[in-house]
Amino acid sequence: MTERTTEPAAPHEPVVVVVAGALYDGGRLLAARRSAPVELAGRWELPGGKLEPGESPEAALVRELREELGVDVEPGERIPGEWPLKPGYVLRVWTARLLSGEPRPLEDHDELRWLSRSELDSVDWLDQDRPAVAEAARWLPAP
Ligand code: 9L3
Ligand code: MG
Repeated sequence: MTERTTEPAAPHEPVVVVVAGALYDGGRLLAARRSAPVELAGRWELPGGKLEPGESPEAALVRELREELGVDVEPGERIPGEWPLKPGYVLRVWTARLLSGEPRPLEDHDELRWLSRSELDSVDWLDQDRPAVAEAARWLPAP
């Protein structure tokens, strides 16, 4: 049997789902600057990570934001859409509300910023996150 670890996923193969949170507080959206891996370092994203086997997307989001930011969140609705990442990976985004804690860049990030709608273009988002952020902006109050 042949090992296929680096080739793109064929259509019949399951994709890895990466869940990210559009975390809102006080009419602003949380942006996180990646510190790793090097090719993504310095770029901004909606924080999150890979779904583990058997895990629901909502549970994965709660786990990832606890690990990465040290906060408890309540997932809300899924933001419509699905955005391709590297081959075999797709990004899906859920709205989330801060339940407790103040987000800190504990893992994989080195800076966090709460952005109002008019500030969304002030950071260098990862290319794949840009359409997701444009959708996420619809949950922000009008300026
Ligand atoms: N990724 C892209 N945009 C995002 C997130 C959370 C993740 N908003 C990409 C970066 C990695 C892959 O997905 O290539 C897995 O993410 P992580 O587990 O390193 O956060
Ligand atoms: Mg992550």
